[in-house]
Amino acid sequence: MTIPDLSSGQFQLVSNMLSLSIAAMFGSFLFFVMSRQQLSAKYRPAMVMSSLVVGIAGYHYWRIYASWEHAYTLTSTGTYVASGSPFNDAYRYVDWLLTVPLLVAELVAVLALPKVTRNSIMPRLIAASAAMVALGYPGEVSGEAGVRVGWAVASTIPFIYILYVLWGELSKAAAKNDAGTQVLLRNTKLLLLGTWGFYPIAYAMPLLGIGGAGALVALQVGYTIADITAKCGYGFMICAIARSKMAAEGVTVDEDASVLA
Ligand SMILES: *C/C=C(C)/C=C/C=C(C)/C=C/C1=C(C)CCCC1(C)C
Repeated sequence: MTIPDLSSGQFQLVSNMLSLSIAAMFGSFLFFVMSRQQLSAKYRPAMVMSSLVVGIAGYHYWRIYASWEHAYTLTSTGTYVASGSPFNDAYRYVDWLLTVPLLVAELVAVLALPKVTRNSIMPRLIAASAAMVALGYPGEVSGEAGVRVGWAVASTIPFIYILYVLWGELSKAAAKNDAGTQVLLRNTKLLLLGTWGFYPIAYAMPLLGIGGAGALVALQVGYTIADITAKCGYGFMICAIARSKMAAEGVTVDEDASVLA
């Protein structure tokens, strides 16, 4: 990957967004760990997975932040130039390889689907998640527009498949739930489409002819916003669905006893 010169504002914008993401991931991690105790046993696995997602992503953002700081040096004119040390974009893709299947599993867990359905869709969704991320990577690290587009098209096939399956399961689940939960499930569909749909848009930034520096900044800021909403925001949504379903089921958790549970 080429490392274009950046103005101080551009460099700081990316640094600040990466730092915000570290804070959001670790803050959400604590919240999800503590919320788990407020949920009935059936919904706890979903919160454990939410915690794993933001914990893994928080660690990777820590690494990305360090890599970003090392990739640049400040010159006496106030411009940031390549230091010679590479900026490692692979952290994002390794992160997605782990967190995308967990996000899918999180949703499947909170929907509490029948075991047969779960066993039939999970392997397919995990395979599709891995394919989507693996096919996107060669395009991400290529400087050639044609190569970038080619891998994006390949990656979009499993991407659409995942969204299609999850959309279908969310719609089916909505039909079986009370009105309050239905609203949450509908919002989750929109959140899924809006946040996951943001990744290919950020990926396309270098193709828009906005210049090396602008494209790099837009891509990093875009992925960071998408990650915060798709991991933290989504986790909060999953927690809200679990609570709404518990309320509809008339289940409560004894708050004192649950601390040790
Ligand atoms: C927490 C991380 C998440 C939810 C990552 C999601 C990533 C995607 C939906 C990426 C999709 C891509 C395409 C559909 C085509 C271009 C290449 C990708 C990998 C950016």
